[in-house]
Amino acid sequence: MDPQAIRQDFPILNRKINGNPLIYFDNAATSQKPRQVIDTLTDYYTNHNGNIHRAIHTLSSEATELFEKARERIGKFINTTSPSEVIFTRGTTEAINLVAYSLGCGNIGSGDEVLISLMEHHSNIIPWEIIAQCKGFTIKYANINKDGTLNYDDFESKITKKTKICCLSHVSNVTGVINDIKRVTKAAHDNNALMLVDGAQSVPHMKVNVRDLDIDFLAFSGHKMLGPTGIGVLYGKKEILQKMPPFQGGGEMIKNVSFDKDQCNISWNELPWKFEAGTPDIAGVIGLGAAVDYLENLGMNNVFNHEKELTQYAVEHLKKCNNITLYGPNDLSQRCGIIPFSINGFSSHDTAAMFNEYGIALRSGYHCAQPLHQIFKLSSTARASFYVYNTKTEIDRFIEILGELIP
Ligand code: C6P
Repeated sequence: MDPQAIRQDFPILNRKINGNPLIYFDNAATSQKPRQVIDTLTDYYTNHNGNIHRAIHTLSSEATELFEKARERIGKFINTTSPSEVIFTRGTTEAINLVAYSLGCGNIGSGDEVLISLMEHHSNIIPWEIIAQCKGFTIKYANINKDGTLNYDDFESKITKKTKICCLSHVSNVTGVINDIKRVTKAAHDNNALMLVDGAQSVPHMKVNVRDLDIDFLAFSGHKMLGPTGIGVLYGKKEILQKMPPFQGGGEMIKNVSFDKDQCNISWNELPWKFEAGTPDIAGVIGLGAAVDYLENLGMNNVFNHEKELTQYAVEHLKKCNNITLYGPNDLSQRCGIIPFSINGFSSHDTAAMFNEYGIALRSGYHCAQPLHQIFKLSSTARASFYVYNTKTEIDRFIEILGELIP
């Protein structure tokens, strides 16, 4: 993989910020977009725009074909058994809400348990808390070790015969810790519990194979993997999705609505449309298809190895710097390209603001993962996160500026 060649595909990387070339290290928040994705969006709106599955005219047919072909490619990317297991949502957040609301309306209620880890992004905590308040089920939280890794013994010991679903991120958005999904999925299934994986930080960066992992649900966002904002995916095993009630009601998700006297009779559409009420983000789906093509072309193992190399290089050099504290496990083999840190005497926001003066984009705050920061006894961290177009030269510049700011 040649990051210099890849960079040519990303027009935004030519930007200067405060007179300096942009160094974009905020990829865990959202990635930049290659020309191939931007051109696909332009081509769709310029030549093919129409609503899907609704009309027989040419534009509607073309839009429908582009949309459904993208679904097929996205399904292959994560190795689903069928494209109908790919449900389009607005992002990871909406995908998890879909599962929480649908299971909450269906088969999780009083006396049942849901198991969640304390390293989760708020979007894998709050939907469950909202539904638990209505339905009266119990949420258990699995502990995290001091270095940010999952306490597997605690997680596994909290799965009981009452557990209906276990929820865990594949990769932490704070530490980059990679969780052993196969291990926890087996523990969940041994107790007849479902397994939901938040793939927001894994699907963009490594090969994720839903059949190999044997997970029941996978949620991820297009905008973190070179695709447009406003589009994401919920993967679900077909036999499970078939039994779940719909999440939202409206057009597209019904097969038939008729009135018999005052009685409204409704039958749901087939998968995946049962879960796709209303006009979807058609351009977003087609753009995400182009992003998946781009990543497939690079090869997900190459993407993963490139980021691993950058992370090793950055951590090695950062460890030699004064007045900086790095968080997360020392064993980098358990981590993706995310580095949380703090600089003595500076808040995370001040740190990010200082680097922004030099054109370097970092994220600061608690990254929508307040419980994990609570475990670290921190109110916030600064975070550098890498992607396919980042280079060692950029890391060198980052370290150089760090040395100038904090000698
Ligand atoms: N994390 C970050 O800077 P949405 O907003 O729906 O696309 O993704 C939510 C989400 C869910 N799970 C994980 C692990 C995530 O990292 C995110 C998004 C961004 O870390 C924005 S808070």
